[in-house]
Amino acid sequence: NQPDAQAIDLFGIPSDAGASCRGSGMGPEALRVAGLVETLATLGHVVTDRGDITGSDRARTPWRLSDERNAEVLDIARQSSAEALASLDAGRLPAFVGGDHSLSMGTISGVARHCASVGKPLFVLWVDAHGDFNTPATSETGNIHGMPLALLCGEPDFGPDYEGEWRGLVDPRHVTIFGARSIDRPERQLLERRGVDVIDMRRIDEMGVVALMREVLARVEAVGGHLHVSLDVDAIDPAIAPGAGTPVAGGLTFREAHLVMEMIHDSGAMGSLDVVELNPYLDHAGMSARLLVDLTASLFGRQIMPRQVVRISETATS
Ligand code: NNH
Ligand code: MN
Ligand code: MN
Ligand code: MN
Repeated sequence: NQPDAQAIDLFGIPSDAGASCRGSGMGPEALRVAGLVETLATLGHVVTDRGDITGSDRARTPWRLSDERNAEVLDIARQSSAEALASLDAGRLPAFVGGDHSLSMGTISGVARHCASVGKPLFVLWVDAHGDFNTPATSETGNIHGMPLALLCGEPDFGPDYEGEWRGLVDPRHVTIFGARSIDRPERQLLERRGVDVIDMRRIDEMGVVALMREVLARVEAVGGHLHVSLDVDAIDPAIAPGAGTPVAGGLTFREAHLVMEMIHDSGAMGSLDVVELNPYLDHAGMSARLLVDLTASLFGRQIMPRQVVRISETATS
């Protein structure tokens, strides 16, 4: 085993109840077929596939009314939160593969509860074309997958079902959205008001991945923080990742996306992970599934050529 071999708990969350269209519920199976477990094992990690977390109502047809879908989202979130907490408390790294992005309200709430109990500051890196910072009051679509970050960061307006358990566990000033290029107008206002760090595609074009990611990772490293990475397939350019329900042109290139993952790995700060919104129904012959497996491999230490891993703090020049 490599020196940084990790014990990884893999959970599938095969639900598209929070999405705008169906298909991401098939994501976990596609990622397994694309070799996710074997790939991580090849890198020297000990991976346990813990199976799927599902709602009690598994009926998939017809596409149900929104309040039934909301109930499924909450049901799944409760279980995912408990699994994330238990996995981290056991000293393992939980990795959740979706499924639509609403699953992150559960996973991150469990991560936040763990961090609070061990006194580690939590940072969230949300790699996404969108902000996912809508609330039921600002959302133009009503789809919950566009809202999980706002809920986690404590926005009101979510109603009694969402009170307490999920709301307000994350400090918005510890959140970075990376790769954004589709933010709704009221969502933008909210992001600005709460002080979320939004690294949009223009900034990435101008500054490049390396300078921007160094800043993000240095903030985490400076306080020995726990980094939760939430990777939405739609962050990547749809030309190379067509398996996305809400594609937006002008996304991360193949190498930009890998470089983000490679730098996260080298920081040693990642303690938990979501890989979400892969829609195999819309994918072209598995290309997005394979890309996500390869990006995950970069996150867990795959290198093109062996190289010395240098921590950000060691490269910082005055
Ligand atoms: N902002 C839109 C909404 O609230 C789109 C969100 N869709 C996503 N997010 N796929 O990653 O519905
Ligand atoms: Mn998303
Ligand atoms: Mn998105
Ligand atoms: Mn998405």
